[in-house]
Amino acid sequence: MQVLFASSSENPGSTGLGVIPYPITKFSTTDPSTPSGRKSVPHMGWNRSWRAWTPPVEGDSKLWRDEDDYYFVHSYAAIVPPGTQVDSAAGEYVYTLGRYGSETFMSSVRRGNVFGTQFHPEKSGPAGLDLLRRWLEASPSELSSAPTTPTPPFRYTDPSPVKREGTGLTSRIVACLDVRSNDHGDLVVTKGDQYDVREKSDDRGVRNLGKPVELAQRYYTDGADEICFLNITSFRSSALLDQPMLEVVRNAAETVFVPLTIGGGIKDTTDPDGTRRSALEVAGAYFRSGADKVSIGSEAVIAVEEMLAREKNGEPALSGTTGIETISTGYGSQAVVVSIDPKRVYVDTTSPDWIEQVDPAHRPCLVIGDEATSRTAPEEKGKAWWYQCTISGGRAVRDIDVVQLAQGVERLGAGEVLLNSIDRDGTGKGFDLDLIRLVRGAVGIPVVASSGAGSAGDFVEVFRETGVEAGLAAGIFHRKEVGIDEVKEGVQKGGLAVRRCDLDV
Ligand code: 1PR
Repeated sequence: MQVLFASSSENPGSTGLGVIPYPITKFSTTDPSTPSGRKSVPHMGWNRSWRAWTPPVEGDSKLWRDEDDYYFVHSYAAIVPPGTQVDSAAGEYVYTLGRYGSETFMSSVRRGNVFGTQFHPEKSGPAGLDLLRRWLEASPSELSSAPTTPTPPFRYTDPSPVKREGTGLTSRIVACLDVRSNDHGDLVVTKGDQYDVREKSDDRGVRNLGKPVELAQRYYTDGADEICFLNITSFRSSALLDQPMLEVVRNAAETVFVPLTIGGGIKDTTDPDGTRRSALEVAGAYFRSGADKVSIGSEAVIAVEEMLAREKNGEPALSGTTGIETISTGYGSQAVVVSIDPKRVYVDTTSPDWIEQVDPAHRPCLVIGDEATSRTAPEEKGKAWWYQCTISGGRAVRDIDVVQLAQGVERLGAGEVLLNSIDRDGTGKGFDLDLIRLVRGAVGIPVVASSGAGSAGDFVEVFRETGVEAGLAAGIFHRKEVGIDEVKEGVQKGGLAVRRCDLDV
């Protein structure tokens, strides 16, 4: 959509096609309409788009849906200051509006038979598909004519009828599929607890909870806002040529019209014939197969460790060569998620100088049980702990804490954090609110809370108490203990906005 416009502050020296004579500018991270006075950029997630021109433009009504949630992911937009009149160049174009915090922007435009959407209709579930159908089915005469009535300039109506609290984004519910080969060589969705995915019975086989593409389709139908596939054994071998996850993504993308994230093995690799593949090439193969974001785990830890070491030596922090940097430069920061696998490290608080046991570098990451949330179990009261990062699916610990890692990956260019907890994974005890609050407060990019969900109430709690943008679960969905719609209903009753979708449109 943005190339249709006159210019963009993303690339000040270049002009756009000028089909829509209006400038593109970047969202602000400070925002008086949110409780914290800040908002995450990119604007990522489901938000409203509505027809707002007054008076109505004849003939255009059936080309747009009145008002619906669509999937947005962008940092720049055609921002329209409130109350301004946008002269639509002699009535030659019309637009719909969206709102991100206190900023209102054009969410889609039409000029003749040229349409542009700031959101992704192909990733916006049934509402997006319906919009595409309306445009494809419009007659040439409906499209060739400029919307000549009424006489410009159009003034957009007050967006308050659709105003939601805060940023306007819905609280996203993400379904996660941990994928690996079982002992018979079949690719299965598995799920364990605290990262142990083998049965507790004597044979210790890999738990098989279903087929990846079939489960993804079920979650799409059930209303998941996003689906995440994690190749959890990618640390063993991840040659691009024999990467079965490419086919999983390709098949899922044919019928699942919400954003797909793929994680595991996004790193520099070597094919069996010796061909070297950069992380950027690996990510590119996934994007071309239908993934919208890639998620980087172990390599992100190594990249931040190296960045901090360079900084300590007085060298420039950014090398420009890490996967996070090359992929975010090539595809945009919104396409790069970093998946963090932290573990609690308890500190013995019985001696008066107990704080000395904690490396000063990790003290900003320290949580003391007394100050913790209502969720802190009675046995945790009085204890203290910090969160240490791991690699290779929790198999190795590193001397880096979760705040250092989250802030480090943001500096490298990551657009989102997927925050797991090895302690809570698969336990159903609820999200680790202390951990999530810590990370949410440390970065300006969106955070997906993961691990430990056992009920709809856990989602309400994590959204309300930490302000995260998304909540993810695996086990409760796979075992059909709690449905996605049940979670959404609970979150809605808890006073938060969610996308409810009607697959019959
Ligand atoms: O290091 O870049 O190759 O990525 C590997 C990826 O695989 C990482 O994102 C890492 O989190 C993931 N992973 C590795 N081993 C495991 C394992 O379980 N043995 N799974 C694993 C991580 C955590 C979540 C899980 C939530 C929600 N699984 O994905 O879905 O904890 O679970 P719940 O709702 O049932 O509590 P790299």
